[in-house]
Order: sequence, then structure tokens, then C-alpha cells
Amino acid sequence: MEALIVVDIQNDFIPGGALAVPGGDEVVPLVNRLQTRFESIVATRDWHPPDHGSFAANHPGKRVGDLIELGGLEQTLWPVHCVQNTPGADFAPGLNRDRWTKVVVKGTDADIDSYSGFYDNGHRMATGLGHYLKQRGVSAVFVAGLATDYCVKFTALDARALGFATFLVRDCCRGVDLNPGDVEGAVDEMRAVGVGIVDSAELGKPR
Ligand code: VGL
Ligand code: ZN
Repeated sequence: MEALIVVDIQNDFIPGGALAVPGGDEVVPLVNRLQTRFESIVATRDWHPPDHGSFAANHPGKRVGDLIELGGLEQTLWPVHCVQNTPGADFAPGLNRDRWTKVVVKGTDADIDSYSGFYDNGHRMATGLGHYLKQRGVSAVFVAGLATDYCVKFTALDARALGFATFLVRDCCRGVDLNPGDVEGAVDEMRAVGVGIVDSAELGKPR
């Protein structure tokens, strides 16, 4: 059984949002069409408390893009984004959610970030998504959404490490590219561990 994982298609990650991914809104119609190809669809949602340690604003003297240590890990500092129960954390307008069977929230612990939909960045806590998918008999996952070089990448890497056949649906993703080449590097990293790189047009028949 195959499942689609829709990653973080939320207002703060599309143009006009606090951490806008260039072209992030373009994935909405593409992912809506992609969803029609899948029987099993889950989504992830970045869901931070206001005091989250990944926000530059919570570290006096630090700026967006600076690197700090958080929970013993290197952490890139971001603008305040996807704060729980704020419009920025809502799913993007027009994104079809009708057939989602699960939404995994992540980044809820102020002391550690969580790019992947499966684990926090230190692999200390699991979200339950891995068990959920295995319980449902899922053996292959397709990953689409935002952002290619952060949450999509780490979700795909963890899926692969958990033993799922894993595919990046590249045209249905957009990246931050904080440093030019980050998106390309992310795709290379995924490919290197056996993640298949596909385009939605190749997924011809409903699956
Ligand atoms: C993300 C940076 C911070 C993402 C989330 O969804 O890719 N990136 N929080
Ligand atoms: Zn975040």
C-alpha cells in the first residue's frame, strides 16, 4: 500500500507568510491533483508554541539565519512562524483536506525543532506517524509540500530510514534555498540514501 505525505502546506510557508517559501502557493493545485492518485493521505503541520527556541525573536541579539545551539543540536533561527492557533499555522487556502486520515503536528516542544514528520531533530521523540503508516499496511510513501530543503527532506530521509520505499514528488515541492544550491543539495542527499525522485506526471494511474 502506498501513502502520500503532504508536508507543511501552511500559510506561513506561502508568499505573504512569515517564512514564505518562493512559489510555495504553486504547490496547492499540484498537490490537490496529486492527492487524487492516492487512497491513503496524511499531512504534517508545523505547530510551534510562541516561545519556540527556533524563533530568532526568542534569542535577544540573534537574527534570522543565525545558528545557535538548541537542545544540544545546531539550530537555524527562523522568523516567528506557524504559532499554534494563529492564521499562519492554518493550511493554505484551497488545499484539499477532505481525504486526509491523519494530521501530524510537530515542533510543539519549545526546546527542540522538528523538521521531519516522524521525529524531532534529535530523533528523541517519535510523532507516531511511522507506526500509524505501518499499522495501515503502508510500505511506500510519496512526499510532497514545503520546504524541499527542510521538512520535506527530513521527512523523506526518516521515511527511508524506517524502511519505507520513499519517493520525492519533486514538482509538488518548493524550497527555501537560504543558500543557493540548498534545494539541489537536498535532492542529492535524498537520492543518495535511496529516495526515488519522481514528477507527478509519472504517477499516471490512480494508486
Ligand atoms: C520548516 C523551517 C522551519 C519547513 C519548518 O516546513 O520546511 N522550515 N520550520
Ligand atoms: Zn518551524
